[in-house]
Amino acid sequence: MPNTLSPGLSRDMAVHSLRSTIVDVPTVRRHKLSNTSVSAQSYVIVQVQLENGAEGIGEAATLGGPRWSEESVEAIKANIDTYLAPALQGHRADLIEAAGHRMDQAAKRNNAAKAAIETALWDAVGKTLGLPVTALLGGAMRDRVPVLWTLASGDPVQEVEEAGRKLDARLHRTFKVKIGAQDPAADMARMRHLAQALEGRAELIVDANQAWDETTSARCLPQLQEMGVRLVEQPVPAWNLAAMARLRARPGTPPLLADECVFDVHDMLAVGAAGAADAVSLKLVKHAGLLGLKRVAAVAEAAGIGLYGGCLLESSVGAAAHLQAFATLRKLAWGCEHFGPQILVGDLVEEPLRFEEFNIHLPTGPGIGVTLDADRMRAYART
Ligand code: MUC
Ligand code: MG
Repeated sequence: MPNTLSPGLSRDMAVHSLRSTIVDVPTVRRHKLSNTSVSAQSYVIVQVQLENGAEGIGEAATLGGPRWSEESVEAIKANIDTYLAPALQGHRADLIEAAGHRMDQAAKRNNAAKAAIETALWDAVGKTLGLPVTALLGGAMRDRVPVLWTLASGDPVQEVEEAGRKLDARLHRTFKVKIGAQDPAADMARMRHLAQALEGRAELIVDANQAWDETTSARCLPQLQEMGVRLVEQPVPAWNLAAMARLRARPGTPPLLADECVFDVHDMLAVGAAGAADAVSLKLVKHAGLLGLKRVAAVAEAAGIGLYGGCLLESSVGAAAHLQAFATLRKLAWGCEHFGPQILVGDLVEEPLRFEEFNIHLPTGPGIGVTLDADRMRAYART
């Protein structure tokens, strides 16, 4: 086993304890996707304590229980407490690749759970060494990332008003619209309303969350293109890469963004080989951690597929972890969507991430750059 640290520091970096807590944080409004609708965000917060006293934190986000993917907060907590935490007891936190290997041996998939733990390890190591995680991942290429806002109330009048407020505050000027909860004709009418109301002031993308079949997509995609929609995320089910590739080859199809069809590097390779997407949405909950995220990004780059910084409505804990990884990518052509901290009634950290001039800012400071607010944790923890 490599041991480049002084013996004292190596010993001190051993994992002393690992704790998981479910929190439920209300959102400022209902958020409606094709297959679920939420008025609170549920996370599992992981706190790892090293022998040297350093604490690292990480977050596993979910959306509407085990609906967006198969992991729910209840399952995440159970699998962390029963299988993943014991596998890392006494393990050196700085041996992160080896920690991932141990976790893979202890549990199949469970990518959100593994990502939360890996994040906490990165944070603890960064805090021990006094370095931001970006420094441990090769160094930051940028200190901020353009960030969009998601419109998902389903009421176009409210959505135009909400977008207007974000534009006026210079927080967001790209909006992702969640479609697929209603019939396609109603969504096309809603999109036309939004495109006209925001013309010249904002850019639009859409996310169908797998709601359409190939025929519906073939009918609607050219309409979205005509409305000026820049990107269409996961129009068809995750398994149907062949349909994504056929749709992408049709004239009049806007660029396509792969989301639920890419969890690991093998999925990414398959999307590249099929020519099924123009860009991929990178998310810690899918890629099992920052190392996995960078691996998926590398395969995408090799296939000529653009990178988009995805989210699952994380708090500032999860968003900060994503930013550490996003900042180290050479290119992030499509910006990011980490609006999560802004949709919560209260964040989980002492100093929430900064949103300014249409960008989200990489926090400064060691580790992932944020620290938990103990009072907020107590207030939102599930009892
Ligand atoms: C998704 O599918 O992209 C991200 C933003 C949002 O509104 O939903 C999530 C999940
Ligand atoms: Mg999506």
